Amino acid sequence: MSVQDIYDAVVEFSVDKVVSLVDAEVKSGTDVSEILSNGLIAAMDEVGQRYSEGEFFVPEMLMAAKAMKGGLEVLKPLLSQGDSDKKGTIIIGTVKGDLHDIGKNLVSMMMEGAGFEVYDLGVDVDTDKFIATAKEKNADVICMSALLTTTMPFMEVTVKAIREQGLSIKTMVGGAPVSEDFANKIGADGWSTDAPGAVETARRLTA
Ligand code: B1M
Repeated sequence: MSVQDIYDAVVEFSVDKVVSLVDAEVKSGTDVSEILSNGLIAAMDEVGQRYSEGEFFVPEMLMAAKAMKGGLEVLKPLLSQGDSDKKGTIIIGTVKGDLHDIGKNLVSMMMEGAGFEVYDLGVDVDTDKFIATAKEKNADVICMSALLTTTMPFMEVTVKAIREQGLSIKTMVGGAPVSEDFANKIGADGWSTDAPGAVETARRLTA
């Protein structure tokens, strides 16, 4: 049993196997970040690669996502337990037109674990919904995730709308195609390449 077995089970779309292997790795004391980075996330990169090469299609990506989500459910209690001091309020969602939610869910769990109050709006979230919820919850930061290059422009639309309405809510963007240059270009207050970095950035923005 190893982290490589978790990787293989995701690429073979075996939800049950992923769940039991992740559980066993946790019980044997393997670091959660090792399970995530070298097992679950690395396997999704392989699935994406195979999709790009025409070996996998959308149904395979979907089955792999189910397997990965099974593993994340096992890790959830470990990721979302932690600091009980309230740090600030976060609104998070995947932007309009985009249905990818695994990375966003991971960020959400780790934010909770770090002591933030998190309102997760799910996927396909438009600007009005982000802003209305942020106002209602008196949020500190709106966190937007995008996995598709075609949905990244909706991040800019939301950042602009916040500025135009004169709101003091901070914005953070992330997701595979998002870069620091892009975040700066659209005027986001923060960005991160991964979930632990998103927590660090949220801490900085709410300090
Ligand atoms: Co999609 N898909 N997909 N897909 N999918 C990608 C993203 C793609 C790169 C695959 C590829 O071509 N190699 C490609 C996008 C190409 C592009 O835009 N340049 C792609 C495509 C094309 C599509 C469709 C258009 C396919 C089609 O229908 N023809 C379609 C679009 C649907 C839509 O959204 N409207 C589609 C659909 C799907 C599924 C539904 C089948 C499924 C998603 C299921 C789900 O999420 N519930 C899926 C999957 C699984 C993938 C891949 C294989 C895996 C994504 C994933 O979950 N990774 C993906 C290939 C890849 O990424 N390698 C691919 C694991 C996850 C932990 O990583 O989300 O990157 P990630 O999150 C990271 C960081 O990015 C960061 O933290 C996490 C790690 O710590 N992060 C943040 C994320 N959000 C953050 C926010 C932050 C900070 C950090 O602050 C706010």
